[in-house]
Amino acid sequence: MIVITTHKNTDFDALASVMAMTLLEPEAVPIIPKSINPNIKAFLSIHKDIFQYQTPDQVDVDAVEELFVMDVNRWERLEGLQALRERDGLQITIWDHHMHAGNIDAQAIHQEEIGSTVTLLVRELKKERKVLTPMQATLFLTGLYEDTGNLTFSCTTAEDAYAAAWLIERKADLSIVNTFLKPAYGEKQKDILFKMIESANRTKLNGYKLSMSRVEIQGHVESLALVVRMYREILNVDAAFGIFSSNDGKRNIVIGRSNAATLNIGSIMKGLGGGGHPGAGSALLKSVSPDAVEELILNLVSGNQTSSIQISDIMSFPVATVDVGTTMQEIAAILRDKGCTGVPVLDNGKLAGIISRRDFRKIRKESNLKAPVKAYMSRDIITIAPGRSPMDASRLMVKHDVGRLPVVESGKVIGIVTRSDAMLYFYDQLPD
Ligand SMILES: [Mn+2]
Repeated sequence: MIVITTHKNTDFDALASVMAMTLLEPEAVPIIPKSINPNIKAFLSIHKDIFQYQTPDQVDVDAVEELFVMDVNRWERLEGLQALRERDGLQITIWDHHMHAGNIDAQAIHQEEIGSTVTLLVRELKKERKVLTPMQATLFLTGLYEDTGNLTFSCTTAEDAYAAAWLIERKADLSIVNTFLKPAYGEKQKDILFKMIESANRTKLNGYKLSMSRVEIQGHVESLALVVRMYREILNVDAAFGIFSSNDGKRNIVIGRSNAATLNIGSIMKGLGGGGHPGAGSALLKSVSPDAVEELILNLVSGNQTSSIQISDIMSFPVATVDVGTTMQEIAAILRDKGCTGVPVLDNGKLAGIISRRDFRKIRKESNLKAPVKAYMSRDIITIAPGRSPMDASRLMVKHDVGRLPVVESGKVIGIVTRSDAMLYFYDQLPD
């Protein structure tokens, strides 16, 4: 007998992978553990006739000669098949997208770093030109979307997106997919949001309107970040914090959201041992009382007069500058050599303008290249002080449609910050 199985607490990717494998191995018997996620239970209660399977207790384990293990590579996560662990001559094949080492000794391992296991199976189905029913396509897409967060998690690869497209072509029903994927904002989240609003503790600190709420939660609750975002929007404060504590008060998850450019949640969370980006972040504090957590946050906010990361931290320096007398031809060579798209122009050491590649569009004929830069440079220069924040720089660049800002201190250019510096900063700050 050939069997296909997957891990306990079966999720959609696991179920989808098992069912996809049955299309490739029609002789094999799919075995689904009895412990399955609630949304899988709901799905199977409706699709029982379409996706037939057995539970481990229905299987004659002694008769098993070949085993396919989907979405997992550890024995202890399988249900009721422990006897196979010591079986000699058992043929085992693993299909998995988790890259950590396992303890199932398989003859064939299909393990790749990809968004979902079912993506690997879709590749095979495609290759073998298998025909899918819309229900099969729907189940496979649900698995793919669950593990990739609808293709938004950072584990998502281009191949996951192609596989999703292929399944949609095969008439995967998106409204069914939506119905069965756990809604991010469900009853549990609504409950927490209401409790947060009820217990909101609003203060004004350093000119910022803040709100903080403490809620006791049991176990793991998903989408708390979404709840805190809604909470901030409803209370319309500059920054909002949710402190989610376990009932013994020993484990506190802090999630913050800010709408104020100068109040960097990422650096506040860093101060608590967590992280994030300017607008949002989180931290986990163990063995600290919720009172102490609240106190810590207030201290960090009051110490946060300016953004902790300043322009001087991300700017490039020394800056290549040119004199107003430099010819356009020389400028072209400098830009090419330095690999930059623009440089500040100085007149007697003072910032007089800025010349960028864009300005070369104004050149009509060859002889123009002999003219000095002051004829072509832009004179209304937008500068920034070294103590300002990366967010301020981005705002200025968008507002004035410029790609670089000279950083000026007491009338002198000490650096330059470009669009790509700002981009690098923000992308680096984004949590995985
Ligand atoms: Mn998976």
